[in-house]
Amino acid sequence: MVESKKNGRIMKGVGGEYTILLEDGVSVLAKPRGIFRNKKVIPTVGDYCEVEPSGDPDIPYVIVSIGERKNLLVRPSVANIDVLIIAVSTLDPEPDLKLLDKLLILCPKLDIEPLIWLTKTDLSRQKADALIKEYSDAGFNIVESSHDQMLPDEKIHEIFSGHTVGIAGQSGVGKSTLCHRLTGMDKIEVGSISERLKRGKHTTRHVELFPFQGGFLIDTPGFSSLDVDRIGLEEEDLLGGYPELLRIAGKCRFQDCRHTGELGCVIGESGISEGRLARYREFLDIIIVNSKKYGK
Ligand SMILES: Nc1nc2c(ncn2[C@@H]2O[C@H](COP(=O)(O)OP(=O)(O)O)[C@@H](O)[C@H]2O)c(=O)[nH]1
Ligand SMILES: [Mg+2]
Ligand SMILES: [Zn+2]
Repeated sequence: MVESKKNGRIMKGVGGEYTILLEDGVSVLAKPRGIFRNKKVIPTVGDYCEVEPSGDPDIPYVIVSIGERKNLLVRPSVANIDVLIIAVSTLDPEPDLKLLDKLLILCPKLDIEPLIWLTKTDLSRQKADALIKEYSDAGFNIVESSHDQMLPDEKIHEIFSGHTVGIAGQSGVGKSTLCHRLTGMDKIEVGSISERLKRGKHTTRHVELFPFQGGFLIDTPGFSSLDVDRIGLEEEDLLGGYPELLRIAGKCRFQDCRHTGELGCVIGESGISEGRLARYREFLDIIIVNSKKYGK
């Protein structure tokens, strides 16, 4: 029997028609087979899939199966992300460190590697150095760029090669500028919500994967807002975003110490910055209040 199934990855989907990049490098159009509707599985950009010839010359393939997902984001809708670049500017806009810390909590929960990308370092060297110190001391990877300074090519290759990479961050931090400088393509624009509104509802853009440096760059208008509040963070997720606190795990007098002023707490040994500790405590309060409200 001739094996007619081929493996590929969903690059984009518009109105139920999907563009699949096959293993051999060819892009083809495919429609999902009806079984997905019954199983309530929606083929999503980023999914690995198997396709078979459909016999229809307009849409020559059908998607017959979807591979197991490493992760799935709902807004924006994209599967199998490996790396999330979190763009933060030194100034203009002032960094939203609460958003940054929230994204850093979210990443390990979704098995995504976070990379903090500091932009606009030309605007404040002092702020840049302070952020680099705060977040590298905490245990995160952090890189920087500005109008006249970009990462070396090898570093860029290392970030993207073999990975599916998204770029998140507040509006105005320089995400589009960064994408343009990386890829040289104007078409790619990891835009903000306001950019999407400007384009109007008739030109709603879709999530799309672009092959880049042996990996993929996710082009989506949604990442700046990434719906962190709906992901349902729980108390045990918090520590994933605070490697400093993991360093003192088990050292406090009480095993279940929340590091909020308990007797015998060794928070001082963690090296956590005042700001990050305050944000950790604020998230903890919100999670505790919510868990009481919903009786969890
Ligand atoms: N000074 C400075 N301005 C920058 C830099 N990168 C981007 N910008 C400016 O910041 C503004 C917003 O950039 P944009 O890429 O649209 O941000 P986005 O909303 O995150 O996509 C633009 O006016 C850019 O020219 C940088 O490294 N230094
Ligand atoms: Mg943009
Ligand atoms: Zn403690």
